[in-house]
Amino acid sequence: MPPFQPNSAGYMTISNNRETAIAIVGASSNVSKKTEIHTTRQVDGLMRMEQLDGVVLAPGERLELAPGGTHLMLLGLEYRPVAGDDIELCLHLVTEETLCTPAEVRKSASSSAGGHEHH
Ligand SMILES: [Cu+2]
Repeated sequence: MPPFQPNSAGYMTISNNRETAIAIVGASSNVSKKTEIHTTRQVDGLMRMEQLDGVVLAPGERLELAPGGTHLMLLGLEYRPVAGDDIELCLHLVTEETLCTPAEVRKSASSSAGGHEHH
């Protein structure tokens, strides 16, 4: 058995279908103690993750959270998720709205998908 990884990443596509910009200022999930918004940047040839304070989407804008880019970082998993499990990911807006979506647990595509082992 591989050692239990207490952290994992969450991916989704966010579309702003509203007439106004939305500002995402935080995230949460039902399986982790903490969820942060991270982005990945290449620094001196290495992929490094950085925490973002938030993300703003203009009306009509789409943002894809994907390996190697912006993603949700699930920190302190409360149990070991298994591929196929359904969890819930939530985004917190500056307006104090919380938007949640079901998400399916999947095995990571590859160990290079974001370099989370260096976190
Ligand atoms: Cu991360």
